[in-house]
Amino acid sequence: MSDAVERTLILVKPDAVRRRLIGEILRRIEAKGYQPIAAELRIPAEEELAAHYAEHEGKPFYQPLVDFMLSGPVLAVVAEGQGVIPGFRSLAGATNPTDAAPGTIRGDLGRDWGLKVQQNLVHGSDSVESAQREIAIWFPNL
Ligand code: RTP
Ligand code: MG
Repeated sequence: MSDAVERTLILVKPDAVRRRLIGEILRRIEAKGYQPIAAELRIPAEEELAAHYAEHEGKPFYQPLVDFMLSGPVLAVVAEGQGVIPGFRSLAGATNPTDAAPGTIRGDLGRDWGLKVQQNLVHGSDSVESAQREIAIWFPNL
């Protein structure tokens, strides 16, 4: 149900933090009407990333993705709002910035030249179950 009030876990990845895009990305989240209720900027622990990306373990892009996510601070955000789980994924756009539509975070701000798919600026939970699992990893006290 898209009008259910939900919480999602958003990660502003190291490429976006390095490019000073935190403000621009949070602006888009807030402009859509979503409410940040928790946020933390820090280099993740490897165990957090292993838990977060458990579904991708064993895939060829897994270790490069984890290494990239350890390359600098990540801003983890919990945002709340009606339909925020699919809504933030719409804001983010397609996984590969090359395919992401104009108007989306990855479509407007993503760079595909010379970069890997992993450098796609943001992560957003893809289901209610994923959101609950991921929020517990990043904000165990929430
Ligand atoms: P996300 O979880 O980050 O919101 O993105 P997503 O659902 O659209 O993509 P997913 O399939 O869950 O992949 C997680 C992240 O892994 C990196 N990736 N690299 N072929 C590749 O090199 C590849 N495929 C995926 C991306 O950083 C993606 O966001
Ligand atoms: Mg995903």
